[in-house]
Amino acid sequence: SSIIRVSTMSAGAGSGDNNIGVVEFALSSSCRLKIQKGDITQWSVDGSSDAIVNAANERMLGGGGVDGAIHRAAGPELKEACYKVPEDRPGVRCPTGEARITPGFRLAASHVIHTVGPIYDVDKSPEASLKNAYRNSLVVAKEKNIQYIAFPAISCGVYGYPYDKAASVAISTVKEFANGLKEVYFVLFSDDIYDVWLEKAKVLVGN
Ligand code: AR6
Repeated sequence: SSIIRVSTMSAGAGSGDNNIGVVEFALSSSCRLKIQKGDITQWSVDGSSDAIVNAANERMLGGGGVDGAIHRAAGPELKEACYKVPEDRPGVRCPTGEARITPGFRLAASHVIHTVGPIYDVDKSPEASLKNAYRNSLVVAKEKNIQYIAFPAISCGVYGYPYDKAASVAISTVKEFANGLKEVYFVLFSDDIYDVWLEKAKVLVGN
């Protein structure tokens, strides 16, 4: 198995107090996948070369769920920075499947990569859109020399993506495109999603 470490307690100063149940997999000799429970707004590894990913909407000016939590924790400067991101078409700063980057402001992480996952019941090809959201977030991170990135379960809240299907897309896409980064985290808010992600990683990355 490529599971290389499992820690059930806080695993180091860098990730704050929410570093619970971290399970670590080797994606390559230089890149690790880590799956943990917690609040992504508290996450940081490096503070100058790290980024959390926001499950935003196309307007990119905030919302509920993890988006609302990130904007509250980052402070009002984040919304101002988002507002300055040029519109692709009226009301759309980040089309579904694309990604945009801003500073992290009051967050511990230095950057926020905003991406937009599919609305599962509306998108005509939700799997392709979700894959694009993960892939383009990784592309943007590498362009900015980010070495550590943390994803939430994009589209698994109000956008209604089934957890098991989302986990397959998330983990297979990270496995395919993470090379060049040092560590890719999934920071999962709920026990049930964490369990689904962990089982999927054991199948797709373990062994
Ligand atoms: N840390 C980690 N994960 C979290 C946190 C947190 N602090 N808070 C919630 N989650 P959602 P979506 C999990 O609905 O489905 C917003 O209004 C949550 O439990 O935030 O992509 C946007 O503005 C779930 O598993 O995102 C968009 O309009 C996951 O994050 C829309 O929701 C994603 O749930 C995007 O919907």
